[in-house]
Amino acid sequence: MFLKAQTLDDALATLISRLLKSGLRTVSGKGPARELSGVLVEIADPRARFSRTEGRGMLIAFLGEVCWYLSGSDHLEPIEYYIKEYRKYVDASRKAIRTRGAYGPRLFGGGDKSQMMALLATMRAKQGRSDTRQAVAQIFDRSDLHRGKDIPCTTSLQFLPRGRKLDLIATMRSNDVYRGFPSDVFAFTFFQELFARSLGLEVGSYRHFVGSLHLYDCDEGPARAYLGEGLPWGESMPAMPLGDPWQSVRWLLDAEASLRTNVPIRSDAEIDGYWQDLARVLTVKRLVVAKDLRGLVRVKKEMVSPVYNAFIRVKERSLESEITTKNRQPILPGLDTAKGRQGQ
Ligand code: 5HM
Repeated sequence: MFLKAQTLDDALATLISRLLKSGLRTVSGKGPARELSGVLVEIADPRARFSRTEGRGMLIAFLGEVCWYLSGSDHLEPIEYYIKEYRKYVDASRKAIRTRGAYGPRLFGGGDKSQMMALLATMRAKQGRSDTRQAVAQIFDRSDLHRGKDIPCTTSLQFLPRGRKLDLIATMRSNDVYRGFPSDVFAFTFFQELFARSLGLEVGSYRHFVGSLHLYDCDEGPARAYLGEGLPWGESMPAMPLGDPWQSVRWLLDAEASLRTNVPIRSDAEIDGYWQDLARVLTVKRLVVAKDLRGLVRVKKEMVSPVYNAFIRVKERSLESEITTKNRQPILPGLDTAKGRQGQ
């Protein structure tokens, strides 16, 4: 099946609808599912990488995951901060500190000598001379079949600098449409833009090929609800600033680690508002945990791009209703807080 879509959300909605109609049933250790096999999705605007509805608007988790990948880490703690159930998804034990299948070490482990930096060097070396077909990062490895349960679902990422643009083809052996697909597209298109900027190119098209695309039976309800949701974001992420992005990436990773460990962020006036906004998105997580409604309002005002406003408003509303519900909870059985205050 080939699907051409403008945005991640267009692709997601069509794929869910087709899967709900698919008569192809599969059973795996992770539960029964509907499947489509051999699916190729092309997303014309790779910056339209966040889902526009409330239920799937998981910007913080997706960005947290991108930072985890970029940091080259295989430790579970940093990713569990964003995705509480990550350990369960990768079948890791309660005591496990690391996970074997992590993408970070495979892509960015080894810093300047990493696989991703090597393919960036390949593209740089050939730029203007030949249209390389060799800029491939391999994630799934044959040794994965012999070790452990956490077997990477992404086989490879192939970068294709063509003319003034950088295309990307992601190949996946397996993809869970409801949980995996949106976060994978978010991360890989972000890398596409990072590398395009590193080479002074524009973002081209993004193609995503999946061997087994599936919708677990347990996600059918939420997936139908997603199709029914209608809070439109309708906007793409702003364009990454021109120029080499790696100093800003290092700053963002530093800011992410500071936020996660509750240390003040190192401010740097030289860092472009685009990157500062991404740190602000991550700050929202800390403010929600701290139930700091005023902080959320402040962060919303500080945002350079208006694109994130709708996302923060969703967080504000859910925090407001959480606080209101809590204030309404009875202090003593049969006595609500309002009455309790009157009696004080
Ligand atoms: O049985 P299998 O190893 O394919 O199970 C892994 C599950 O996680 C599948 O549903 C797969 O599609 C999903 N997954 C995903 O969608 C996993 C990863 C991690 O590699 C991913 N996307 N990036």
